Amino acid sequence: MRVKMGIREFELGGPHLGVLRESTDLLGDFDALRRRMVDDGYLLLRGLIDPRKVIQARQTVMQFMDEQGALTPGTPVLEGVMPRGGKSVGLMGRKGITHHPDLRAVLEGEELFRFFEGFLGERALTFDYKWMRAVGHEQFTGAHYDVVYMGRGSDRLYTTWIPMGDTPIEQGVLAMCEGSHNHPSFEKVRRTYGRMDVDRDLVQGWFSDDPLEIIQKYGGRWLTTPHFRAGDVMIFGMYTMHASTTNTTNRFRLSADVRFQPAGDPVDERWVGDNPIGHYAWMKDPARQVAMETAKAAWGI
Ligand SMILES: O=C(O)CCC(=O)C(=O)O
Repeated sequence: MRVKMGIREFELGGPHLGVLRESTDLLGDFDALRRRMVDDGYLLLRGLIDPRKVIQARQTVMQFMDEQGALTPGTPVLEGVMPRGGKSVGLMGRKGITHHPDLRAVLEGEELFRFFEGFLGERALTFDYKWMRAVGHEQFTGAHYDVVYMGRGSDRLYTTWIPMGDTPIEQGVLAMCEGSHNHPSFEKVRRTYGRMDVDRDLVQGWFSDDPLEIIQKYGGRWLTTPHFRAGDVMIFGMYTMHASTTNTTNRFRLSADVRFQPAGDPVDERWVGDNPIGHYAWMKDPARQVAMETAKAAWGI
């Protein structure tokens, strides 16, 4: 199966794109899950969240998008069919939608809190800001570490990526870069790019939009799965490089990404409170933004 990823196309199961290891069988054994996170840099957990809640949340978001005129009239709302040339709809951090009770039941529901309290071994906190995405045709996410966007607080911060419904690979799903969190070949990337802060340094956040360049330079493969289902989650740390496959369909890919950390740890102030300030400097003044190629040259990578 050929899979489009940014400017490249890979064969699933070929040398550049493999299949994620699942950790669902370890659920309930938090020591084993912690070891797996150290080894792999991510946990793919199937069915962690009640799928009925995920579908209800999907219905609520799609209904909202329909009311915004973002869906093709006369098509089933849950399918999220975009009109010709349909692009993304701004849902990110939009509290009216991200904090709707149907969304909260998923994004900060009992399943995720129970998981993180066991995994962290203490009380967990989640950022108030929720990243909700409706990804349009031919859109994708470039490779990055999350630490560059949210690295001012706990060093035990984790991202949870939640597909809001059954999501096949061609609709744009997350892919992890094998070894990017611990392999020595990525060490300099972690020490340079991985120490940057987009609001302080005003550098573009994506390390690259070319997934091939990264594995040719640093090794490893991209790893993903042919199909995510409602209720599945992908959990990963701040130094696991990830990107998405390209949405080549005519349906919006709906997903959310949320963050959890120990409640007693320092918290990145940009993402908590009633109205989180978010990125206050990054991308605000194009003239001051630094291109990633310029930053890479300065870092010597
Ligand atoms: O959903 C996406 O395309 C990107 C998500 C992401 O980068 C994240 O969860 O950190």
